[in-house]
Amino acid sequence: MQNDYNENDIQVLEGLEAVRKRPGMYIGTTDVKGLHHLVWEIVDNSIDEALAGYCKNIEIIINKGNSVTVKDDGRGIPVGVHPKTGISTVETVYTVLHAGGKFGGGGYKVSGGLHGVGASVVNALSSWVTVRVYKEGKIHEVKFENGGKTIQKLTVIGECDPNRTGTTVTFKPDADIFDSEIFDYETLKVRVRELAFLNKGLQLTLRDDRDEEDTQGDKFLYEGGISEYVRFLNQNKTPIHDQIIHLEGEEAGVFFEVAMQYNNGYNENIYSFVNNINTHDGGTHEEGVRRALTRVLNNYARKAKLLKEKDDALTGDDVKEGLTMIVSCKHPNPQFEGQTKGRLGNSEVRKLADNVFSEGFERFLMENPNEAKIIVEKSMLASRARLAAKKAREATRKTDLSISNFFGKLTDCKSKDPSESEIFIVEGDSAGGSAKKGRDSMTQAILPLRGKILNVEKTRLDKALGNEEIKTIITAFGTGIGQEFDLSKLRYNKIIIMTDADVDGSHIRVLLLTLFYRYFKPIVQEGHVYAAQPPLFRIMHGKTRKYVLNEEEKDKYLASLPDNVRQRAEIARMKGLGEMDAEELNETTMDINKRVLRKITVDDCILADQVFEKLMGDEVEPRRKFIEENAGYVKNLDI
Ligand code: 1YM
Repeated sequence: MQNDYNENDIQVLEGLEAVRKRPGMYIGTTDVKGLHHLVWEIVDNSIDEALAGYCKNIEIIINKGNSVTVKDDGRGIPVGVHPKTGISTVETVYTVLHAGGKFGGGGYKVSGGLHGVGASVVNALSSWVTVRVYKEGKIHEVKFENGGKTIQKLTVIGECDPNRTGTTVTFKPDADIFDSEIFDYETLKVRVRELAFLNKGLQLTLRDDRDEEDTQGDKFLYEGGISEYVRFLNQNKTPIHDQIIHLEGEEAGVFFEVAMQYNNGYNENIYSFVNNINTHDGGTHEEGVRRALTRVLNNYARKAKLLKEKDDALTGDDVKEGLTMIVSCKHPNPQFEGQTKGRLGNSEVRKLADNVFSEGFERFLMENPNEAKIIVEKSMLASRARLAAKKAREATRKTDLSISNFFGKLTDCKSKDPSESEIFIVEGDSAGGSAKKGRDSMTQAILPLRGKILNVEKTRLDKALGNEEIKTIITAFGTGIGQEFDLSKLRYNKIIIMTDADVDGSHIRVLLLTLFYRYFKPIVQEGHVYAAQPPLFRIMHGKTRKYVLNEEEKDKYLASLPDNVRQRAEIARMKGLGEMDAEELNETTMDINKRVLRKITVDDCILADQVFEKLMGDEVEPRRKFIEENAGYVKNLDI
């Protein structure tokens, strides 16, 4: 086989070698996120086949030894010799960069963002890959090893039922490339379920074969598609009308659909997708719907005399309060825009979305006057609250604020340059006092909190703005809130939550994160929020003082000491921040050269919304279940 190598083969190997040298360029990262990315690259090909109308079942299995198998019942990757490469098309797809995109004409291809870089990238980053194609009564197989080197050309290895078609791919990620090789079932499950919601009638199965037991796995098949997604997202919330409004339309090969239902909460839960990819930053499909929603509700409310002449029109913010909505567009040629390619740019979709939504929603309101009234009244309440919030918000502007009150709480830093400034939000006055003494006054601001702040999960903006603690935080951040929020005005690059390492501390941290996530989401999304990590133990021996973050570090440190020193070491469990003096607090938790900060990030807004709802919402049962399911992860329990 060595002698068969020609120029094409050499180019191919150079291509895959480039992927191995810079995996980040192709899959973003080589952490667990990148690892799971490999699965989606392969699944995307099956999904494309489903979108083209040929595949009804997709199966994903985590095997023993951490390889993954993806199976579909589509047409099977073509097995003939490819005219350009002179090798089989299957082998070409797995060895030539971006081959998938070039070959498959038509259909709704998944492209843009990090997805769609192709099966060859998975091959390049795997220690072995086996591809089987079932077609015309034959089983074809090709095998690769060691980052995409073909070790078995496409070969017929047996026969199958002539009616059976499909592709089965098994790959084992290369341990030299990835930090972690362990696939997380829950991570896969969340996305597999989402794919099932987004592609009605498509059955997806996920199974974990790593344990000995014969596991059943999870089967996802939703005939109702995104309607069922909306019902799922509202399951821990209280809907204010039964029916889920589901509208769809198609024009010039572009398919558009939307499903929605209002709940009695105050948050907006609008998620949009293009070819199954979450468009985090919206785009024309979302804009079309938002515009139509505001217009149609206003027209209806005026006609039905629910909104009087003297009343202000409902705004976009009013009509999205408590709204759970999924917008999904399937487009043969999507243009993704923005820094993270999370925005749909195709302008014709705005019109299509507006038309489909306004026609359908208008009819829904006419035919369901009771629901219509409930929805309009919900928006009118939001409108009134918005006006009240506007007044309250004006009060949080520095000029209007009772200056002494505000400055009594915040000890600001001297620097006015946000890029070097940070604010510590500290639990309790006594820790606050130590932090003030121990800080670097040039760059570190201190805001002590007295007790617990308000849980904003079930509070409207106007009421939240009446809360002293929250007002102070808004004023300190400088960004404003709600419609006026402006990230560029953020006065601190780092917002550091500093609470005790106990249950009260965690509770306060979750309350603050709820506030930030609900009212200052970009601050969290852009990575400005951190949790300080005060040490849990102090170990003293001789003149040495060592602080460690947890049990494991403590054991490791003690093990590193000579026997006679270890025996005399004094170990103290740190009870709280308030116990440390200024010098200690600075040394362990604040000094930028010594401290450890935990960055709080949000990968998946849909998941984050559900967790906040569960932890902080008013339904008790889901919270009890969450605690039961996660109790196993608890390391330090102090009650
Ligand atoms: C488990 C992974 O890759 N399925 C799959 C891939 C392809 C096809 C069908 C397919 C596509 C087309 C025609 C087409 C691919 N084919 C190509 C290429 N599952 C998995 N199922 N016939 C079959 O797009 O026209 C790339 S992917 F380029 F060879 F056509």
